[in-house]
Amino acid sequence: MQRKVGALQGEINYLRYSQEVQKRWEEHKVFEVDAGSKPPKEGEKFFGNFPYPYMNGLLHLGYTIYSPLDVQPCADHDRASGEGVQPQDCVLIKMEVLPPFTPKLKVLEGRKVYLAAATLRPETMYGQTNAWVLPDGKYGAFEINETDVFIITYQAALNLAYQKLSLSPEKPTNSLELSGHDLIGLPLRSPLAFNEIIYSLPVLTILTDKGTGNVTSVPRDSPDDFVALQDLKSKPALRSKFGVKDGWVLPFEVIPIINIPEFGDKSAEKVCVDLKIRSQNDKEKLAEAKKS
Ligand code: A2H
Repeated sequence: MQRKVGALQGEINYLRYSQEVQKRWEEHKVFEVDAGSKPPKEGEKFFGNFPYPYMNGLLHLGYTIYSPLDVQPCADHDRASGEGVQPQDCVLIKMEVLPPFTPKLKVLEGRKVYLAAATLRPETMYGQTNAWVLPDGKYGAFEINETDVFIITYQAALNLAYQKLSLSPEKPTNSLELSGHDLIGLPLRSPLAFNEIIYSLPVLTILTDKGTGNVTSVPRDSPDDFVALQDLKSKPALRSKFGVKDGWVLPFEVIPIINIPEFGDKSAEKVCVDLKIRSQNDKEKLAEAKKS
């Protein structure tokens, strides 16, 4: 009920804003223009303009793709490539790096330093057992404001800088170049996790052009996270390859927080067992698991 009232209120605000803005456009004759008296000469440039958003019907409010090159929103049909790509709304989880800092991170001492991870499933964060980083990934320590520093990829910092999350607007400020190897084993405090301290661990499936380059790990709900954690738990050679200490992995068990009829309270584990997924390299089966 509360949700419905909220949604209705949103629609009322939307209609009110539309009307206010349209009234202002009319008063200021924003969309009225005189055609030039002479036709353009051959080779002379002229511009046709279609008002966007529309001056009559309902306004198109919400997120859109923004073009830093054109310094304006870039609607679907305006794009030279990438038509049909929609903005993806996700939640950033700020996992605080706990002191004492490693020698590599020492220069950041005195600041609040976070690994920030993008997730589509913030409601599952109670079940976090660790964070994932890409060992060979390139990261930076970006200044978000006077106090906070986010360790993320450059692309993520650039996206945030256009959303008022950067010390200097629209410009990421990197105070330290880092690789994923520098981040393995950082002790973290994650806002909702039942575990008071979790650790950042290596995984090879992270895409550097997606999210922030950090991923929260919830092996109860995500088959990817479940197999990657099992891989590290069951393969001492894999742990030693990346310098992962036993204490960062072995004590962490799947946390049953949500019970789904037919899947029980450890749904990712059940799907992985049913599909006989043995490692994070079983890519096809993992894609199949995510559909379940
Ligand atoms: B999700 P979409 Cl419990 N590389 O968070 C690979 N995967 C990444 C990533 C990157 N750079 N950045 C984010 N992700 C993951 C939780 C979760 C997620 C659960 C269940 C399913 C799930 C805990 N891991 O995602 O392609 C993050 O994992 C299912 C796809 O942008 C993020 O949400 O739609 C999700 O992918 C974003 O995927």
